[in-house]
Amino acid sequence: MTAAVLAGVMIAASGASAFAGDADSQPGGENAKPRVILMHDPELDDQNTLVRYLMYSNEFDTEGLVYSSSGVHWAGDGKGTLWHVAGREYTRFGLNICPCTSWRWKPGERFIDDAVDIYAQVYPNLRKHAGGYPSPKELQSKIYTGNIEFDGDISKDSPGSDLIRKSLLDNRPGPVYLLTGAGQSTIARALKSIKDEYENTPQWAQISTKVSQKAIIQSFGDQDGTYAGYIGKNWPGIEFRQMSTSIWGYGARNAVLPQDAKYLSAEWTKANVSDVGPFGAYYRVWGDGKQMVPGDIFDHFGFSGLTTEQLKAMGYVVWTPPQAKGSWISEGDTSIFMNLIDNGLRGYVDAGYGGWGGRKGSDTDPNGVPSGNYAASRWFGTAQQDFAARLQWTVAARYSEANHEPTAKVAGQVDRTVSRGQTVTLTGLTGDPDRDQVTSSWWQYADADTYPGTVTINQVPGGQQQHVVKVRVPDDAAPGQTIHLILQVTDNGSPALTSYQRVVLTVSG
Ligand SMILES: [Ca+2]
Ligand SMILES: [Ca+2]
Ligand SMILES: [Ca+2]
Repeated sequence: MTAAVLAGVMIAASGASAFAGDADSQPGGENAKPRVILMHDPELDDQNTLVRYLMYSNEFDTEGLVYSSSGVHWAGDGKGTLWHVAGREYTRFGLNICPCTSWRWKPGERFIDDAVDIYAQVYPNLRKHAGGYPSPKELQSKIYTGNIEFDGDISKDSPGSDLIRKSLLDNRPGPVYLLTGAGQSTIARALKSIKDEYENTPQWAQISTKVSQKAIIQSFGDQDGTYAGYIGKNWPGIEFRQMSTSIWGYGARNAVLPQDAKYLSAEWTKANVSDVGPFGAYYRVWGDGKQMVPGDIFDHFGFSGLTTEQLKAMGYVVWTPPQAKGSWISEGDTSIFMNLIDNGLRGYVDAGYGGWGGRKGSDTDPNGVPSGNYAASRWFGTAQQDFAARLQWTVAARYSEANHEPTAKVAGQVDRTVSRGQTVTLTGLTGDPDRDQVTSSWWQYADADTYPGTVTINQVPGGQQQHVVKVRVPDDAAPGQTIHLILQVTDNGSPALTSYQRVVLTVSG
């Protein structure tokens, strides 16, 4: 490793994109960081997702944190107007509750404001550990209210929909990532306003093309039907990435790998999350005594020591079996932003690439079985370790008091055009800003690449802090097929942290 490279490695400790390669390999395209508008409803797991997001906010150009509605949370208009959508939870579980004036939404709800207020408390520590964290004032200025009044209502503009409309129409380069862990009504309303204004004007062809290319929706499902009902029909050119996964949600216990079950336990969660500073205290866990909306019959998570039957006798709809006090509940919507993190996996490039947020498609699990869960569960343990480290950043006033991600870089281009029969040398550059020991590996992400076979990765002696391999492009690789190779580097800090660099070889014609 040369002195210049070593310097780059050290710089990377304080600036997330200081050593991040060429611009088009970054999630923000021509922008330094991805432009992001984040939408959440007041579900306890959105609150948890928001905690995690804010700890990675140094890697995003956050344009909006938007209160949003969904089929399970809407605020009402404050005028007593009744609302009801067929098939929702208030008509299931033997219930027949609505039409209602609001649903599972506390008057004056401010969970996003609360999370940003906590961010302000830990910001002085966070910024010691990485560059690029936005100031609390800046984040506070990015909080908007979207189309929250009614489930799936796109009948009028809101501050949130105005924000999305302006971001999609402005002259800054995209993509603009519309990340929603709620419904899509705020996005749908923004798009409808654009269409209503321009559809019958000479600019329409240009504007509809621009918006369709600029917006990327990453959503956990279609939580209010506005994708099916409006966006997909009227804006078919907008890329919609379905980010729903079992791994991060209420069903995580049924989906994680056996060795990762500890990350859902009360013991691990208490030591690594709940006891760690104000964000840890804010993070929702089983039996924490909290409730998002007082009296919400679907939110029994704050109780501890009660059986399902006891909770039912109290009037609760028990839709997730009670767990030990202090253990993981859910972070269901976390997958919407995880592939945008600058961890080297470049999961943002294409929905099929995969990363900590999962992947469109199935991965072959350790038993050789194709599994949609495995595409996300394979990363869960390392992502949780990284979360634990970032929480430590919030309480560590000095850089030396916490661990930081190791460096995983590759000399030369990360996207290469190759020929059949060619031998490609890949020089991995490894290091660690804490001067931790690192271990590294090169592996083929065969599920994510389009070449159907496996390649042989041969180790080659390299210099210090180098991991060099040679890969011969197989003779049966067809033109256009890709081979994904991942350099993976793990440090021996506490908690142990992992970084990656993905190299994509594309076979030439
Ligand atoms: Ca949600
Ligand atoms: Ca380290
Ligand atoms: Ca493959």
